[in-house]
Amino acid sequence: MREIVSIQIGQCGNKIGEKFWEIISEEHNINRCGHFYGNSYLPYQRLGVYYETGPQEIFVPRSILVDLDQASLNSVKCGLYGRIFNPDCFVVGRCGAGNNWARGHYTEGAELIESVLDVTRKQVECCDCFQGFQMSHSIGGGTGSGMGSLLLNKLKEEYQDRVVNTFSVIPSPKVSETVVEPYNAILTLSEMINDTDETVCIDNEALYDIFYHTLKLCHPTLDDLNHLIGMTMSGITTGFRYPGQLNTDLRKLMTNMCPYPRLHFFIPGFAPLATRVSEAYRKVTTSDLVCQIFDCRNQMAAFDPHCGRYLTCAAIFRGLVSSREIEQQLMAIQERNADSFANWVPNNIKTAICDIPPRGLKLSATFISNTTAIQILFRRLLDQYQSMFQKRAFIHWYTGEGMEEHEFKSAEEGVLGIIDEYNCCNEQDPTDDEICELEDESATEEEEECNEKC
Ligand SMILES: Nc1nc2c(ncn2[C@@H]2O[C@H](COP(=O)(O)OP(=O)(O)O)[C@@H](O)[C@H]2O)c(=O)[nH]1
Ligand SMILES: [Mg+2]
Repeated sequence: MREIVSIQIGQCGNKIGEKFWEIISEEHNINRCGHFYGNSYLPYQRLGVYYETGPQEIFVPRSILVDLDQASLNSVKCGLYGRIFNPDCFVVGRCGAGNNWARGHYTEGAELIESVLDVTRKQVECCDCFQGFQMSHSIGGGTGSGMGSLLLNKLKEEYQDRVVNTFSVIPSPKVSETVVEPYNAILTLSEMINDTDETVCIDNEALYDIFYHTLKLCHPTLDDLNHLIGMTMSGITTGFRYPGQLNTDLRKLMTNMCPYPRLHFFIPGFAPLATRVSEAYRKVTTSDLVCQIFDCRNQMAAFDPHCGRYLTCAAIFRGLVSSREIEQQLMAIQERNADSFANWVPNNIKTAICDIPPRGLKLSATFISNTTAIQILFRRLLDQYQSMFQKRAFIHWYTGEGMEEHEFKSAEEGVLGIIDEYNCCNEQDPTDDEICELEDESATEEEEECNEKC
């Protein structure tokens, strides 16, 4: 079995991690005490990827839960599946990070990092064939961002040949707690360019819009957002958890999705999204799913993907769907929107089908894309960051924790660099027709030159 070690860090990281474990435990017939129930083999077959087998056949999430204050960990412990986690895997600090990246990275977080690494080493040692890490965190606060990126540094150092995957929640002023979130986000992003192998960017701004506009919920709660995030994480990890062919582990996902190692930031999408009222009136079909996953209203980044090009995509369909219908429709979408796909990557879309639908749905589809449009998301954060940094606003909170001003500058340069790299990939290769035209033009120029000489 190729095992994954999950790490959830900070308030948001623990909330979405908790949802993920709740959803996959229900899917895999694991009850709240960790016992497997029922007699179907498929949910049981690959339990070892995410669960450790404890005494008396109980299944324990291979998860480390970290926070600099007690609150979020206490809430996980008191939650539906709170008892399923190993108490030794909770690592808690003395006082929070106060939404300050520097407190997570240099002071409070740095004090706790060795304890986290100790627990991590123990978890990895128990694996037969450890494949890599899956971290869930937000990049707008202090713990998940500052301490999260410190931990990513350490993991990269100690487990160089293993894959590091993150589910990273991107801040939005629409769901924000503090004004300094863009600082925390850019500081973390710049570290993740080198320290993660695949990062799924979950943009709170887009999630809020999904609930407000598509699902017609005027005041979505964080719990609403987290449920959708949990469903999406479950969708993306389907290939790891059930037998199948495509993207069956973290490394295969990386190989398929990343044309260059630094360009590893993905945008997820989920279907079906429908209001509870409309759900009752209309049956979801395979073709609805295909249309929805390419609809920008279903994607969890607040930008129109048509503003860039898809380099690579992966779609996971779940339930009894027709593979022929899916292939035909995807082909049609690619033909109709040829310019939205990088033409130098053949077969940009990879699809997988898993017969088992998520709980509560008959059919579903999860989508992840590596698109050059992601630079719009990075730009949005950078604009908010620069407008404060030009005036050196709020910097004293960071320098007070030992941070140097030049670190802000180099983080900004790092993110500008990745924007540039995505921009370069936006260029299409000339098509055969264009090459012919170019050759014709140069031929006539040559002829003219020759005529002149004559
Ligand atoms: N989607 C989602 N976002 C959250 C949640 N909790 C906090 N956030 C966002 O995460 C950022 C704050 O990070 P938080 O996780 O509270 O800080 P930390 O505990 O210091 O890592 C802000 O942008 C919040 O909007 C949550 O439960 N769900
Ligand atoms: Mg918070």
